[in-house]
Amino acid sequence: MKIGIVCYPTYGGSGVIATELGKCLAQKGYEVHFITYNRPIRLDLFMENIYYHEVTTPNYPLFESLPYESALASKLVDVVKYYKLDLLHVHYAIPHASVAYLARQILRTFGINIPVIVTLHGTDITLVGKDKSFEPVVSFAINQSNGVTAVSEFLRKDTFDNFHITNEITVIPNFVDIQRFRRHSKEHFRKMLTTKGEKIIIHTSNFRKVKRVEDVIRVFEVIQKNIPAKLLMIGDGPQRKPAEDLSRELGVFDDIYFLGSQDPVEELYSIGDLFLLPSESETFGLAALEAMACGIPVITTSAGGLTEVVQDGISGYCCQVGDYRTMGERALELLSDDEKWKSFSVSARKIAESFSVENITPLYEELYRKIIETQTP
Ligand code: GMT
Repeated sequence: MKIGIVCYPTYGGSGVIATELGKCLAQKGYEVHFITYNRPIRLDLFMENIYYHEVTTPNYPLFESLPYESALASKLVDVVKYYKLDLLHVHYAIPHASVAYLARQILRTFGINIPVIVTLHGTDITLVGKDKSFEPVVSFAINQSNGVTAVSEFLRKDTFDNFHITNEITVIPNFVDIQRFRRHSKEHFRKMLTTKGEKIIIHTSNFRKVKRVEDVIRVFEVIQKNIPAKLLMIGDGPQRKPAEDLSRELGVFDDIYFLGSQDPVEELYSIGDLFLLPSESETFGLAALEAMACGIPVITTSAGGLTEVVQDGISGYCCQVGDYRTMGERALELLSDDEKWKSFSVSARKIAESFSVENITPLYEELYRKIIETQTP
């Protein structure tokens, strides 16, 4: 089977999932074609069966914003036609679902019938998609797709609640490479980052408003008042500066490492004692899953799909959005009780194993086969 994958090539979770899925399919013998405006972040090595087609958007003085959608649609037509793809799998509805629809219509004029699967990831539905100006296009493109998947039950319901959907939506949760994301022996990092056995707290995100990065700093302040600790802030984005300012104001800046974007994060996760993800909304929380795979208990919120990943009282705690005091208390509870921490750490790993790439990829393969078989010529 020859599959075209369209995604955002950046650090976001949707791009990571799309790339890891493509890599796994390529290892299983599928021919996989990535079609994006940059090489996806996790597509780092040459691999058999993987092709990368870069979309370049031409500039012209008349254009205030570049016509990326048209450039992508034309590229899809070209790649599907000449590489004889069997299926297009696009990740993140905006604008990929409507662009794929357009490409499919164009290809029909050449007698080519290419099925399209759309995977809804999160902000395409929960934030961006709910902008009323996008609604007709998003609903139409989802309804016209041959298959639609959502990464959590929460997202599936949210899509039905907020868009005019007549198509089926199948939940296929996100996954993690449990060989890569596990506790590696990296104690020398701990020695580098700590001087007197401090606990290591970690947060990773794209530092957008929805992540409530300032709550991370406030939770850390609660922890730090009671237990010596260091905080690793991994990632970058618009809320980094406010978070830095707040940590100076609260007097905890010297115990925080703002590390920027890091790869491979699993090396740092290998020395993590606690992961903080106090998001306001999260359709899945891939960062929490990756941390759990490394045996790190997670303190998060009960927003969106997070409770489908982090089991409250078993692999971490799900608190109310904004309640950084309770998050801090829960963190202290775990960090000061070795036995409890160990039990949470073991459960976190075990739960993450149920989301392994080996368990989840076959669900996509099954959907691909079903959709190709039901295609009318
Ligand atoms: O977090 C973001 O805003 C990026 C976004 C993305 O598409 O890369 O993440 C969303 O998709 C991820 C992968 O499915 C999910 O794990 C994240 O929970 C989701 N983010 C939000 O819902 C805020």
